[in-house]
Amino acid sequence: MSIQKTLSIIKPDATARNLTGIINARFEQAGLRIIAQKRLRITREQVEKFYEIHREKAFYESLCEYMSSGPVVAQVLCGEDAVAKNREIMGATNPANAEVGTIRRDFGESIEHNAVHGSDSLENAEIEIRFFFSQLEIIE
Ligand code: IDP
Ligand code: MG
Repeated sequence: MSIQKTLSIIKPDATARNLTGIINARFEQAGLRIIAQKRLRITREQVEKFYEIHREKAFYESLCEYMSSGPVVAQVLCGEDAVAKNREIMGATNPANAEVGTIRRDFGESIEHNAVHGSDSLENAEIEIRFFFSQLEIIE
């Protein structure tokens, strides 16, 4: 157990439905702190780079189109075991398979429009945080 930082993104389907506050409350209720946050529009180029690992997947084109289709809220969450804890709060990729009470189960619309992104490892968390935030923007 250790204090970690992880990257979270509230995706376009969730910002469109005005769910930023209720999703943030889920993180805070679970003991994670939002130590940096900004609303932005990710360009197509940026999202292609962010999801580079999925380039060969059938859903890559559609995923990139969707993630650049509207505003997102990028945030750094901090707390005990933040990477795994956030994945737990988010739930499984497909909302239909996500545990009751998780963000994706409660707010996800489909396997693609699944409300939130969360880093999947400590190593990727560091890379993804750097993708969106400078050191000066992260206030612990
Ligand atoms: P994760 O977000 O739970 O880590 P990944 O496998 O890393 O899931 O996929 C990244 C994102 O790509 C998902 O959150 C979802 O938006 C989208 N995605 C994943 N699998 C599919 C699929 O089979 N069809 C359409 N979109 C998908
Ligand atoms: Mg992933």
